[in-house]
Amino acid sequence: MTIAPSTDQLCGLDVSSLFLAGPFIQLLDPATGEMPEHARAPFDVLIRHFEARGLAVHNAHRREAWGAELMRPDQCTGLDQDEIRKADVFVALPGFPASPGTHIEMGWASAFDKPIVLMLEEGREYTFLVQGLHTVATVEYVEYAQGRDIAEYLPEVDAALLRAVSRHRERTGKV
Ligand code: 5HM
Repeated sequence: MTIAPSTDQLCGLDVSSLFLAGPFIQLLDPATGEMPEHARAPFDVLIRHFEARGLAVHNAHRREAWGAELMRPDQCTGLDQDEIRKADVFVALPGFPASPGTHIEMGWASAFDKPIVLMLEEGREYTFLVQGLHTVATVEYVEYAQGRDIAEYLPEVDAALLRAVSRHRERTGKV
């Protein structure tokens, strides 16, 4: 059984901000240019959950109004890199099919030595460097079943977050 960490545990570890990455362009409805409700849901659930725990969440999907206010490449790239550099934790859904932008962001997050939580769909084949990212960075993986509501996995997400941050602190000695 997974025990959900309390907000106090995260606060005790001095975690106050999080960057949430995941597929974007591939989720836009070509007719409206916006993410349909079902595509927004996992991001929305995770954002609400983390914010309820007192974390400042940086997420491009929400920032860009789910596609309605899509930024140009020269606007969003530097912004995302800055937010990832500043964030205490990085959480991503690498996407299936793979989200190219998210893969670049996972590279940045690992190069910036952030604690990382990757949300992977069961039964999907992820690229070797995602499977092996834990060998070069502090990564915890959460597997979820295709088509299942991400809300069911929040205790696992919290536990993975806490493990990633704790392991990272132990390794780097940062308090
Ligand atoms: O390649 P894709 O669109 O799936 O990339 C998604 C990731 O790139 C997101 O995690 C988001 O942080 C970033 N991104 C963004 O900030 C991507 C796009 C469009 O590609 C965008 N703003 N307009």
